[in-house]
Amino acid sequence: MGITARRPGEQDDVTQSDESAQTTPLLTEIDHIAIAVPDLGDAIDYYRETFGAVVDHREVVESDGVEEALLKVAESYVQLLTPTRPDSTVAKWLEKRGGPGIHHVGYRVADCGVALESVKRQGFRVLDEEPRPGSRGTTVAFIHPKDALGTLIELVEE
Ligand code: V0V
Ligand code: CO
Repeated sequence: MGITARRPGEQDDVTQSDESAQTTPLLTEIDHIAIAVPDLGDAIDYYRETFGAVVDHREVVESDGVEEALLKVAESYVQLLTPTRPDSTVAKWLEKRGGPGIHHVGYRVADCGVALESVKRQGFRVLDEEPRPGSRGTTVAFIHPKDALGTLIELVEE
């Protein structure tokens, strides 16, 4: 029951006794839940009016073609995300889905490079070969949703 995802070409009955499996926990906390929206202002208003949530940080991340608003919830964030240009992957995602929804989950890790190497060593596809800058000065790397139970995963080192 320990298996978390399947490597390309593997059978269903593989268990975590595999030598390459990661046995010490890499994920320390949930850093953020990212919700992609067509209109950032409307989304911020919704969270403020409905839950009294306030914006903790706002940033445009040019490399990803997104603007974010981070709302703090305890030690984690809700990351409201909107595309800044039509060729942004988030623009494509919103169009395909037809509206807002959960786009990815960011998990906090102690060392993004170590976590990323572990994922790669186990044969899972990653979207960043090396850790790179994320928002608010973090270091991040993304794992392909097709190798992560259909969920786009972002490893986040603060
Ligand atoms: C696509 N797919 C997803 C998905 N996006 N599945 C789950 N969650 C998502 N967010 C599925 C899609 O339905 C297809 O499945 C398949 O993956 C390939 O999708 P595609 O539309 O052909 O591919 P692209 O070209 O849109 O690329 C999708 C990926 C891309 C995930 C490769 O979005 C990517 O590289 N993401 C990493 C960077 C990123 O997301 N940046 C924005 C946030 P079917 O239909 O073939 O079954 S930046 C951020 O959060 C920062 C900076 C931060 O927090 O600090
Ligand atoms: Co994110």
